[in-house]
Parts: sequence; C-alpha cells; structure tokens
Amino acid sequence: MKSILPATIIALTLLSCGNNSKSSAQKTTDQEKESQNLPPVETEKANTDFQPAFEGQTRISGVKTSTAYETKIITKSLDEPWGITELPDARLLITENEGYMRIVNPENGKISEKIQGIPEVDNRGQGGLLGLTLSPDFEEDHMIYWVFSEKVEDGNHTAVAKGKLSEDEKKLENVKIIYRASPTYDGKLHYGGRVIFDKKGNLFVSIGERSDKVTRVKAQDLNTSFGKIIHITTEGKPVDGNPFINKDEARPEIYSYGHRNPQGLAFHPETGELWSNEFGPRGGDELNLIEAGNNYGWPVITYGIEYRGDKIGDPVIQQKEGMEQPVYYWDPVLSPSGMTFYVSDQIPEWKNNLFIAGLSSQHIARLVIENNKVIGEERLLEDEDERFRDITQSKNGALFTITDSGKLYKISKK
Ligand SMILES: [Ca+2]
Repeated sequence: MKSILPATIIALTLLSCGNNSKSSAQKTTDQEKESQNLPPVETEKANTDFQPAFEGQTRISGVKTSTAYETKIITKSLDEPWGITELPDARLLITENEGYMRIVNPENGKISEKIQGIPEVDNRGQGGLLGLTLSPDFEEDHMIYWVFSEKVEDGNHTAVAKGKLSEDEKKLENVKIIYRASPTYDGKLHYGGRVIFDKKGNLFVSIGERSDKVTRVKAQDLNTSFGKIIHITTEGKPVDGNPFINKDEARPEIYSYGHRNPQGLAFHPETGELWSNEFGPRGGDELNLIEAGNNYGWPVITYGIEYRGDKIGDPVIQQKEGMEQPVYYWDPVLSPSGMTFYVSDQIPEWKNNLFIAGLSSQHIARLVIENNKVIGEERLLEDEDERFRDITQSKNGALFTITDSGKLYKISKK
C-alpha cells in the first residue's frame, strides 16, 4: 500500500559555520551577527508614499534563522482548513471551513472522520467554520470553543459556540451558541474569527467590520460588534471590568475597537499582553498591541488605500490623537491570518518570536519583537506557493501550519 506519510522533506539553508579555530560560543555569536540586520525582506514598491509614524514601523531589517530546521508535509488531504490547535495527546484538532472539525495524527498523517454536531455555517465568501480553541480544562471537561458565520433570515453574523467532544470523538455534544455579533448583515466578507482564552478563563474573540462602506464605519460605533475585539465569559456574557461595561450607548462586551478584519490573536509569552493582526486595505495590514478601551483607528486612519485604488478617509490621514498606531504594518500586504508566539527552547533564536500565517503573501512571517517593537522580519516557506491560514506551536516545540489548499506542514528543529 502506498504510504500517505510526509510527501516532501525540504532541507533549508544552513548558514556558514564560520572559522574552525574559534570556540563554539564565538561561532554562535558570529552566526547571530551574520543573521541579523539583513536588508528588509520586502523589496516590492509600496502602494503609497505615506510615511510611518516611527522608525521601524514597516520594512524592518531582515533576519535569517541560523538553527537548522526542516519542513514536512504531514497531509495534503484537508478540506479548506481554517483553525488549528493541539490536543493534550499531541494530535491536532482542525476546523474545516465547510463546517466540520477533524483530528489529525501528526505522526502518521491519519485524518479522522468529520466530527459531527456543529451548527450549520454560512460558508459563502469568507464565512464558514472559523477559529477554535480548547478549554483550559480540556483534559477534564473536553470542551471546545469556536467561531463561525451563522446564517439567519436577514443575513448572517459572526457567532461563538461551545460544545463537548464526545468520548468516541465522533461528535460535539451539548452545543450552545454563546455569542452573536450584532447587527446581522447580509454580506459575505470580514467576519474576523479567532478566539483565545485568557489566564482567567475568559475569551477574547476578533470580529470583522463586514467590509462594505455602510458597515465599516461601525468599527467606530460602540453600539455594534463590527470591527471589535470582544471579551466574554464562557457563557457569552461581558467580563467584569471590561472598559465600556458601565458606559451608556456601548456594548459591554467590547474590549477594543476601530478594527477592520482581525484574524490573529495571541498573548505575548513574557509580558502577557494581547496582540492582534488585521487585514487592512491595500498596503495597510497591521500588527497591533491591544489594550482595553483603545481605538485602533479604522476607517479613520490607515496606511492603505482601497483595493481599486481610491484614497481612504476624509481627510486622508495615517495618524490621529486618540487612535492607536499599529506596532507594525505591511505595504504591500501580508494578508495576515492566524498567529502564534514561539515559546519553546527547541529553536532558541525563535523564543518569543511571533509567527504569522500569510495568505496572499504566501509565506509565514517570523517577527522578532523587543520592547513591543518589531526589530527583525523573516519569510519562511515562501517557496511553497501556499496560502497559509493558521499556525500553532506544539508542546514539543514544532510549528504546525495549515493552508487553504488543504496541507498541514510541520516545521521543526532538524
Ligand atoms: Ca489601525
């Protein structure tokens, strides 16, 4: 029988080992120096002549990983996977956009049957089954939380649900929809769609502004869920202490606002701070450091222009008092989706780096971050010609990433 095991093993470049007469510590230092402060990875022309608000906000110096690592394809047979997370036994739980979850064994590439019991999704356009996360007590409660676009009579909305994985792993039980973004809108774009737990057992969820001109302005309207990051309990209620919880004319679940289409959420492993990325317009994809109550500016300030070429905003501005600057932006765009900080010691130079799955850019962006600024950028897997949708780190220090075409890659120390 033909093996379905890893189809490809790609050996990646090793940097020179330097002068043999040097001690190994000295060699390491030389390698590190050699791999830092390369030219920026972006060499294409920018879409605009807008100037960054501070040095290093875009097109930072390139860096290159010097530790040898390898990339393997674990399977090519997923169906438009969207979210990935690791189970306690090191298998991977993956959402498929059409409306199912599956479990993949990364050792042999074996994929489970479709897990049933997920409420129907509206998978037209950018909708469907989106991100997922496990309960912090998953080993005891087997609870899974996920985001999807729910179809209703007058359109659809981003929704959050939870359910218990059955003993035989074939279905989800006691499924409950705990949150529905408001208002409902009849569109097919910009749902956001990531969900993560904070340390206190509450959820952060990213919600898009539904793209159209009539909806995008609602990213600034605290009475809607459009273009927001929300902070809710596992019952879908606003978390005590949320920034607008006692404010009239504001939805109490809102944590931050002025977002376009945020599809990446992750906590910095050292500072514990919440980071998010979002799809901006053409030339305006952003990485943001999220703080309670802050306004991230869309669609009032942006470094991008409309995809058809028009300027955005009246006046056309990139900075405004009371609106946060992105920590970093990409022009041309990255199309950032899922992201994860690397916390393992396996590849020491990656520790606390941020890895972002890029769609139209077709690579994984590795960002070196120090003191809440990006100080280096590298592109991984850029020869694969794949649209990367999500990325996660396993407990043993491997990165797993999924692509729109149905591939699951493992990136690990060689
Ligand atoms: Ca912004």
